[in-house]
Amino acid sequence: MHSKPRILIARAISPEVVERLQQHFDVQSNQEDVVWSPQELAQQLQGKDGVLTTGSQRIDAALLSACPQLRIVANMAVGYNNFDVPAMTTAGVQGTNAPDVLTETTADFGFALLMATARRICESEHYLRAGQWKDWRYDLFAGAEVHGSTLGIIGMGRIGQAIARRGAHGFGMKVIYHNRSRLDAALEAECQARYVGKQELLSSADHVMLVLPFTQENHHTIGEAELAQMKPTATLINIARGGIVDDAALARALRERRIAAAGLDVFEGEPVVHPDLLTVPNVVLTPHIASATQGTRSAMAGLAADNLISFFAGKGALTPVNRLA
Ligand code: 8YV
Repeated sequence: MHSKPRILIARAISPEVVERLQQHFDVQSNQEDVVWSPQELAQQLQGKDGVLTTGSQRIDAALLSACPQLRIVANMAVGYNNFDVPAMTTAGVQGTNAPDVLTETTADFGFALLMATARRICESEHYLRAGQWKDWRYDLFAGAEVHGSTLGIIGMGRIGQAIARRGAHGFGMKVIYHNRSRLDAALEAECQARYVGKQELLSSADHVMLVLPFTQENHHTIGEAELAQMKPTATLINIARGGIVDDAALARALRERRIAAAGLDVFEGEPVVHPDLLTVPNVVLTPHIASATQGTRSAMAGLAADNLISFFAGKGALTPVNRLA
């Protein structure tokens, strides 16, 4: 009888998914949720055939050459910029991600962050908790309008489209978008979104929402020059990836009120946050939790597990990000 494939679950996930994997594999699980260094991860991966991991663990040539037995890396995230995809393909390692299952939850959060930012919810809560609320005031935490305003979405994949629908159908927003490629006419009509150039988007949107994947080309898609094109009353929301925004330039623009406010769920160099962002009041900061609901986390882990099960059953990965020869 063949022995079962050996799997590492590199971060703590729900016990149900661990149990399901145990029915198929010889499982080692990091249920203590130790955050391993790349060297420690390589050590833990010795003799493993597959791994279920998250977007915060880098899978690169050095790790792959230290783990020659590894055949598949299942990411519990839709983004996979933690993968060096060419190195994985060269090493014959299958990569998979977790699309679709988190689309609506992440779009909900994008909207929550937009609402909190535009309506200054966190700033006003701090004020209240600090005992500063003495009386009604005409312009107390007067924020930016959301309904009927112009929403500019950069990155019109599944999550971008889900945000467009919320904006257009739920809030009567005028939705414009910029993307590598234009959506087909039917999808544009359904999202009630109009394709525009990046410059037009930046200069006409009241709220700019970033939902694009992180690639080398997208590094600092929003920097000093782009911030200068935005309206002084505009808000910027980043639920995509740190590195898409130049955080130092953003902190300066916020401090000097060159844009009104920002809502950020992702950061360059996270979990370390640029110190200047921590001291400006007009920014809402959250620790990369856009997909974090009980149900969606379990669906993400479940899909990563299904990828491992299908792959080792010889049926191929369900949501592969590379094609092996
Ligand atoms: C993950 C994400 O929680 O799916 C993604 O791309 O950014 C988040 O949903 C994070 O990457 C950890 O895996």
